[in-house]
Parts: sequence; C-alpha cells; structure tokens
Amino acid sequence: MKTNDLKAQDAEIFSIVSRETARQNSEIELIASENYASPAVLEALATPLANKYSEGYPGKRYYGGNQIIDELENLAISRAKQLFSAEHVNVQPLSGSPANAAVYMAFLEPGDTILGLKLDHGGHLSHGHPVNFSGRLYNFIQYGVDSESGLIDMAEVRRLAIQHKPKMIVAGFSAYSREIDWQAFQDIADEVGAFTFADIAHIAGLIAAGELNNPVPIFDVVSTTTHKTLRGPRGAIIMCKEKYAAQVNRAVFPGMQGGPHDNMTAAKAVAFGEALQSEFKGYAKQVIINAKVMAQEFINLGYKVVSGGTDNHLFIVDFSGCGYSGKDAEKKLELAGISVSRSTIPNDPNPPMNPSGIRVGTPAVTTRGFKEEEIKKLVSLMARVLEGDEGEGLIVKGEIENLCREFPVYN
Ligand code: DSN
Repeated sequence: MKTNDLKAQDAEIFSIVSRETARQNSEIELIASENYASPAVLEALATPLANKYSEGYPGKRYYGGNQIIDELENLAISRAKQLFSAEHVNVQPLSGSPANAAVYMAFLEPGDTILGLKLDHGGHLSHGHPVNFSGRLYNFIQYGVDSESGLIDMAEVRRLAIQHKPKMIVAGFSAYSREIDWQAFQDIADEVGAFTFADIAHIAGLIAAGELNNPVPIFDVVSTTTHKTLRGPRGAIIMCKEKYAAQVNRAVFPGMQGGPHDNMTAAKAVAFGEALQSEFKGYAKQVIINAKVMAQEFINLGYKVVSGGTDNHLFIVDFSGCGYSGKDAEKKLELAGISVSRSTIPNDPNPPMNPSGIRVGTPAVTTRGFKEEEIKKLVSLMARVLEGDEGEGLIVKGEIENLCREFPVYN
C-alpha cells in the first residue's frame, strides 16, 4: 500500500488541508485554547496506530495484538505522571468534556450537588451550564467572580458550600485570567466533606512548566485537555490520587468510551516528552510575559481588561461603552487575519452569541516566536482594526501577513 498520496487520491481534501495550513501560517491565532502542535506530534497522529482497537487497559485488553500499544500507553502514563507529579493518570479521554463527564461519573450519582464557576464568569459548559449534560444530570450550584475585582469570590464559594453541602467542588475555567488558590478550595471542601475536582485544561502547560501552582498533589481529581498551553494533540487526560484509580478508569472505559485512539495516545506521549524538556519552561514563561504585556498595551490604549490584567496566558477585553460588541470585534479582526473568540464579561448584560468582550490568548503566537516587541506591534495593529473601517482592516491584513512571514509556523 502506498502512503503520502492524499494529493493524488483526493484533490478536494488535499486542497482544504493545504489552504488551512497556509491560513494558519499567514494569520495570527489569538484564540486562548489553540496552539500549534509540533511536527513530531502531528506525525504521531498520522500513523497506522490509528487503525488499532485497544479497549481496556495495558495488560487487560478486550482485543488481541496490543502488546506494543500497551508499551505506548504505559510510556504516555509515566511521562504524564512525571510532568504533573500525579499518582495515577488515565490517558484515554478523547476530549475535555468526555473527560469531565467521566470524572462526574466516577465520583457522583445523577442528581448530586456540585459547585462550579458560572460560564459567563469564566467557567466551562461542562461545569454545570443548563444546556450541557452536566447541568442536566447534576444539581449544579454556581459561584462567580467579585464584580469589582474580577477575582473568584472565595467567600461566596465557602458560603455556598456550607449552605448546599455539595458532594464535589469544581475549580477551573476557560476564561479566567488569575492564579487560583487550590489549597483554599481544598480547605473549603474539607470543611463540608466534598471531593475536589480541578479542570486545568487551559493552564496545564503553564503548570507543567512550573509557572503556575499545581493542583494535582492537592486535589482528589484533575482533568486537562492536551492541546492548549500543553501544545499536544486534541485530547484529554485525567489525573487522580491512587485510591481513586480504579473508579476513574472504570468511568472512562467502559463508562464513557469504547476504544482509545492509540495514535492520539502516541501524540500525547510525544507532547509530554516535549513538555519535559527545558525549552518548554522558557516557552511557558514567555507565554505569560506576552499575555501580561498584551493586556497592559490594551489598557494603555484605553481599553478595559477584566480584573485589570492577567497571571496566565489569557485575558478578556471588555468593549462595553465602545459602541461595538465582542462579536463585532471578532468579525473585524477576522477580516484582518487575526482570530480571537468573543467572550462574555462577568454579569454580561448581552447574550453569549453577542457578548460584550473578546478573549485573547498568547499560546499560539508565542509558539511562532513572538516576544514583547511583536506583541506591542500586534496590539497597535489590532487597535487600528477595532477603531478603523473595513479599508483599514484590509491594510492591516497586509501588515499581518508580513509579520507572519517573519515567523513561519509550518514549512
Ligand atoms: N472550547 C474551549 C475553549 O475555547 O476554551 C474549551 O472547551
């Protein structure tokens, strides 16, 4: 069988892949949950490991021919354990929401009470939003951020915990820019007898590099996706204390999933290997420097930034009072070759499809090599787009392409 023949066999798909690759090279990616996986990670994904079925766990599979896959999965597990100081790791979850579903299934019964951060305050759909399985299956009580400081209101978390006696407290977010006091969450959980669950999907790479506090040694269970700041393939893992290993494994398979995607496991292992290298520490440090500089540049230009800045890789720009919404800003920037995601601000008067802000993140631009100088230039280009007309957007698009040419992503 021949390989490498996508172009010859399927010109339509080859064209789409080529154009999307060119778009990623020539445009600026500021979506906080995206990154550019390394060629080695991508190579691992496109291997015949994609063909194998491996339901079960190393040494205990429901299909033959898994000796080599067992070796792979054990290696992925041991690298992840080293990276996060974890007692137990399950590397099979296919993505973040299924991983979170497995965590709930491992520790709770439908109808149980859970505390989680509100979506419009920076939480995630799978942390109890009413349209999501989590909000439909479990009794979520939602805490928020302080309306003045933009910081998680730990007094409210404690008050709600004492009032509702949740079986689990979820800490984690997809749009919160500040360091989390994991021990404070654990102390509240201990007071009311709740399990602690951290969803570190956004900040896992920064934690692995030692740039942010690590909840894994403190919390009962922690989930993360592998493709955001961790810069691996799309996918997820669950980490927990050894005493919960069996129930977490059972919840992932056969509870939530069938066969793991072994090519994805290989790519995760490659990414964990990369994150264990000293270069990755420098990368994570620069991600945070870039985000801080970027947030400050927006503030210097008169924009509002939720909580006044950032401790991690992202921040929310609040356009209320500017005469345009986050959706308008997203569209304008898209025309200029800059991708951001619209975002609610805490207590947003506008709906999620047309919210007041945008979320901006630096993992991808840092991977392509941007440092403070490029970040400052980028913010001034973004301001020209936001305040200018469509013609100005097209002029900026040319400048963005020039900037991107200096910092190529994929050859
Ligand atoms: N969709 C991801 C994000 O953008 O944060 C979370 O699942």
